[in-house]
Amino acid sequence: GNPALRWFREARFGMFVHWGLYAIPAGYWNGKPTPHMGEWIMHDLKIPAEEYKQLAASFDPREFDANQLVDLAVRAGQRYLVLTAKHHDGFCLWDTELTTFSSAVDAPLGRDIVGEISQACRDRGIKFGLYYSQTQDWTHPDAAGNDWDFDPETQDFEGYLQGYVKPQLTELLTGYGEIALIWFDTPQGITAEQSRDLVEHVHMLQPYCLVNGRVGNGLGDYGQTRDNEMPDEPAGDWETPITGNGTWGFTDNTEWKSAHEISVTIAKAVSRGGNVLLNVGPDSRGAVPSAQVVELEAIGDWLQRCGAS
Ligand code: FUL
Repeated sequence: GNPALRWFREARFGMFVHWGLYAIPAGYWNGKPTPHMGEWIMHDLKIPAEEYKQLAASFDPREFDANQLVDLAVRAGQRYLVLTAKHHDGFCLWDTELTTFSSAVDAPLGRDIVGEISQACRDRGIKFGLYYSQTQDWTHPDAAGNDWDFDPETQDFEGYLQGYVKPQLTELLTGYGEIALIWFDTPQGITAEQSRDLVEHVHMLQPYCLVNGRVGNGLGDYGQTRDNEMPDEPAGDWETPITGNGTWGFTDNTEWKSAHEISVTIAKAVSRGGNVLLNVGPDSRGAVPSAQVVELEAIGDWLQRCGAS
């Protein structure tokens, strides 16, 4: 196993941050509600890529402060943070040379969110990881997931992996210091050869960077449950990603899980040798919903009373 699994085994509890353009429509497109999770709005309402991309001009989170976000993780007793560098919609939260569709170029403030949060994590001793959607990219003509703008028959997925995904991973793994893990997602359809190629690429650039199970084909450094799932008989090193409410990306959903429920989930996971990655979905200004701030602080208090942080 990867020697970096040492920190992972001790970490137990982390913060997942789903933040991107979907926080602007926040679950509604021209008044129409999206049926599922907020970050899937483009897909579920089949919004044309050219139309969706215009949201970037409104991504203007003046109030966002990476230090505040990471301070919140520290108060909650979380020991690592995973940020959506690129989710399925393809919007990039760093200054990438592969596209202008990013917080650094197409958005008015020109901010490198990956850089800001990585620095804040480094300052506070929190491990920093990146979510990267390697199969789906609904604004890339050769990636998976968007069959309303692009024709799957003529797509060159391998070309997208070699010419876009790997160069972007190179940027992320060489430009921001130590990256503790890369969190890939929705590996359906990726071949074992392609998954292995991605794992090797990550480890060539940073040998101690962990790769999660959703790189596909059982090739990650640790196992991944399905979303919001708790295994009865877990094997090996694993992690469960959980939502705080019914969505990963910000919407007006207010069905918050209680701090008690989440604490029980953490206790169960720890007793079964796994980690819990609890999501926060900042709004379009970059603020974490206040109900969730209160909840995270309550969980942090509980962990402290247990002597676990
Ligand atoms: C899922 C994704 O499709 C969701 O949008 C979210 O990122 C979750 C953690 O993984 O499968």
